[in-house]
Amino acid sequence: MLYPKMNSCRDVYSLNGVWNYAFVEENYQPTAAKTDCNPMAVPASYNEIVTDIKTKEYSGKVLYEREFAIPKREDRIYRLRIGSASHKCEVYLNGEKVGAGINGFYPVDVPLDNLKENNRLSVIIDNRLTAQTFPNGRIINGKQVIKHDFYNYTGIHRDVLVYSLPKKHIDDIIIRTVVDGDYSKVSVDVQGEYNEICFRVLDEQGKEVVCTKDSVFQIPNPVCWEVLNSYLYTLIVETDTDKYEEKFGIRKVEVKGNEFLVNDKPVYFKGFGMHEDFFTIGKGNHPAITLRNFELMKWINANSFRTSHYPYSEEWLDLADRYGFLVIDEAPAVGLVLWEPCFGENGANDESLAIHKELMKRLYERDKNHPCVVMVSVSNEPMSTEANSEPYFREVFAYTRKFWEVPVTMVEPSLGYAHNSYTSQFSDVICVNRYIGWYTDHGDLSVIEKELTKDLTDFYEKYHKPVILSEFGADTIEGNHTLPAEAFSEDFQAFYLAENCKTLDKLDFCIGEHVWNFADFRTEQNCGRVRGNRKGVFTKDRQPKMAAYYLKDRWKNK
Ligand code: GCB
Repeated sequence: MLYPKMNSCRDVYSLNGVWNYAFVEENYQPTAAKTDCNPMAVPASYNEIVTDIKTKEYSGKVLYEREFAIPKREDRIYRLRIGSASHKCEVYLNGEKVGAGINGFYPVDVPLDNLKENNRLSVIIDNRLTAQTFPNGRIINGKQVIKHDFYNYTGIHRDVLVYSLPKKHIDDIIIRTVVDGDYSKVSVDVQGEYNEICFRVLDEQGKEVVCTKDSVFQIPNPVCWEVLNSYLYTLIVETDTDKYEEKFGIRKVEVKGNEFLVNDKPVYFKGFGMHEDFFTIGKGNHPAITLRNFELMKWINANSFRTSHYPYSEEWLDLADRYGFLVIDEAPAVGLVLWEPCFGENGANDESLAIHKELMKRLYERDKNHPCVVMVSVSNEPMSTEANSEPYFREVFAYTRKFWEVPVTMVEPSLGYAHNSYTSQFSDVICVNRYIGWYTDHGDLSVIEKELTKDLTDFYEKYHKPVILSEFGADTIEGNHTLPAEAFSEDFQAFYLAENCKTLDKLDFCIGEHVWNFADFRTEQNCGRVRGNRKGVFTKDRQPKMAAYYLKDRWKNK
């Protein structure tokens, strides 16, 4: 799947802006334009824009609608791409169904065969989460119950683009690189229709280093894409009728013994679990916010992040490619519980498994050419202590490995241990979440070293795989200081992180630390959350808490 790009053979039109929106009944059909609508911004989450609490927390179906007209050419075909609409959606052009989206964190890309001079686009979104959606949820007595700790934002969250293609066009490009010392081989798999094809590669200075008709070629004196020192080549594929440009990096990723190697060099993951979340736009994508996040990660000397707990917009990966950040690309499989057969339709079943596999494939289709993606996570904190999670994840892992050539992991729940996990056996790197001294022994820093050492060592001794502490953190209300350090103060957060990091320094099988979380983020209203999850090292408006200076100093030389 290729991102819509404008060039001499292809046009792209943005449909972002102010749309109409309305809540609609279960069987609503957009046969005519809906008149009793309110305005709504795209991309954005409507929950952050409305002021009535019932509207904000509505669950059910919501219609987004707008009109548009574009200059249409007979020698082109037209498609629509919605970067994401949360969660499921149906798409209609002039009242006729043209496609559907199965998940709120993936693009919906559908043909627009019957474009008229003036068109009406209707997107009906369903934001309800069930045992068979990703993330998982339950509807109990008509009320949405969610199983994950972030807000169930609803809306069209990423760009809406109409794009044109030549009738005979390139459908997909898969770039594979092999690097060994001075030798680098690139193979390009082009899917689509063409009679003639040519591959050109430009280096970072724009100098042409390859021009060939052969889809397998070498790059002379290759410069590798390195952690925090990226190098991106541009591949230009030209056919007799079409053209597409894609950036790529030459890099090799491997787990060997206790090490995670990028271009044969061991790396230590320093960074965060994050969220797409900001004031007013909610989960709506905005390049300025994403860029600010990246500048802060650079400032704090991080080198990596996990797209907890769903695939982020493509702009994140484009920027990570450019900044040289390592990304653990996570599927939206969060809050997976209840595999036991007695839960019936309230449990994960064959339908869940089929969708989960489909989502792993679609993640590959979207993100495969990004050098920053060095590991894929199939799930965050599933209930891996239930016996039926084992056959389920055996299949998810095996299927994921059919596409992805990078290591595959699954993030262990904070109360899952080496002795009772049915699923850690499948991971290439064991990622473990731990909140010792926070959710257990709350406020006690003295227990961290002993318990963390034991938990992580148990995993290592059982599986002999490298370990990442993929979440650890403490809620912190900015401006609060206490002596001695007590929970929720900035002092406590700084000491809490330091105590965990100090412990990791003694464990040589440990290859990384991802603090939870990069910035404060919205959750459902909950008595355990003071206006959201406050474990951010940065506040929601991206200002540093005291712990940020500790991490900046630690990560400078780590
Ligand atoms: C976790 C989850 C994360 C939560 C975090 C917390 O283990 O993976 O989604 O936000 O704990 O702060 O409780």
